[in-house]
Amino acid sequence: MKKAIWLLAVLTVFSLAFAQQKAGDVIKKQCSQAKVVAELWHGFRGGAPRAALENLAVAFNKMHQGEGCIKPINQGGYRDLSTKIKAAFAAGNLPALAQAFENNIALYLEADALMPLDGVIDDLDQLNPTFVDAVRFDGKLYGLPFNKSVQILYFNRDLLKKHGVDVPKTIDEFIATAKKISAAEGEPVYWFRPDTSTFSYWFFNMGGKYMQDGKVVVNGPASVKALQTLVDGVNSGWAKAITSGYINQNFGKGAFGFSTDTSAGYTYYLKAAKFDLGIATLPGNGGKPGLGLVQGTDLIIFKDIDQAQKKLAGEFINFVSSSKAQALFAAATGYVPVNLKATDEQALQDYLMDNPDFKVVIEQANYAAFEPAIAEWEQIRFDILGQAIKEAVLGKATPKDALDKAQKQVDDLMAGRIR
Ligand code: FGO
Repeated sequence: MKKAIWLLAVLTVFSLAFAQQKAGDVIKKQCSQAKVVAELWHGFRGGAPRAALENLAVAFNKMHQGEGCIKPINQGGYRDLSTKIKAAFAAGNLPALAQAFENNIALYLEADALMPLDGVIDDLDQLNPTFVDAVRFDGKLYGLPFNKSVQILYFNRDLLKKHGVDVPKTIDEFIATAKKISAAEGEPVYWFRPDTSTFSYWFFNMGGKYMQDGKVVVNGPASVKALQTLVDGVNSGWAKAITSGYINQNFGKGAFGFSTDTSAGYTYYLKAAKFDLGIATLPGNGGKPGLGLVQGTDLIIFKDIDQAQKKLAGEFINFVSSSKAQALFAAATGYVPVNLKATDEQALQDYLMDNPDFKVVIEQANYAAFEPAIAEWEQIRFDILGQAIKEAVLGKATPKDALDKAQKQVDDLMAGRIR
């Protein structure tokens, strides 16, 4: 790859900070003039993640002018995306590239739909091995960890100062601090979405494991304890369930103290916060940060596309996994730089000088945990476990009853009785 042209292209694109519409228009023009067009279906509705992805596409397309172009197409949110991909299997109109969670990859592999990526990625040995391991299935690589996030602790520095408390380091301190501030403020200050993502933070740090002896278990002791903690938090007034929209979309409606949320929310939080926003590694047990759930997606290449598209798609994943692209992408979005050399890049060094808080995201990535990479998991996390969490948090069932019911649904699903 011609490094100088590369750098110029990327820097031009990022420093010009294209308005989103503009990037979309540029891509349209680039693709109308290209011999090979490879669609990339994604789940970024807007904001910094979408702009950063489109900017990467513009830069890549510039380097392949007239020859090839990557065309990002938004398909709604992540779940809309996997629904549309499943429909495209039937209709036979799959794109060249798409974003996918690890469990989506497992599902698409059941249809033998994916191109193995072994030998495609030049910088593979520079990529975060935890993320890379998560996209290996039967020893073969089927995804490029691209926009991987990790949960972090968001906090309201002004509120902590007002109450003279430090950032909590352990789960016990976390609960005690949230209780103390909530009591003084007269309202709950730990805000959470009652969903599988938030639940997973508490679950993992209470010793939970979703896979036990090859079986999905959602009603074990750690599950009940994690859900009970959230329910008790709501009932005793230190935790507030946010049932509509993202947490950052609810700022201004009460006293926000803490949340345990994706690092990819960072730009959204910063924009919405009218207070001094802090981020920290998650409260854990003992001397170490807590485990944070890894979310965000990998890029996959579908198998059933022509050779020229395969080549172009391969070059694109090479481009976006390079240390330079990852440095820019992480700084622009709050995603973890998946290339470990990204922190050596000037762009990320400069960003870290201005935003030292961002080191938290890099540090937290060392304490990461994944949900199971099994084909049924998306359905389980939203329609079964996610529903149980909501029911319990909204007081419609006890944690134990809700989770026992969920376990039965999981068992039926895994036994192929419901689909
Ligand atoms: C989201 C979802 C899954 C799976 C986890 C799975 C499907 C969770 C969670 C359900 O890229 P991440 O880290 O963060 C997203 C990013 C781009 O949209 O920005 C975050 N965001 C966006 C707007 C905003 O106002 N605030 C904000 O924080 C957004 O969350 O992915 C985290 C949230 C969820 O989508 O409700 O990953 N997730 N595992 N989704 N389909 N399948 O297996």
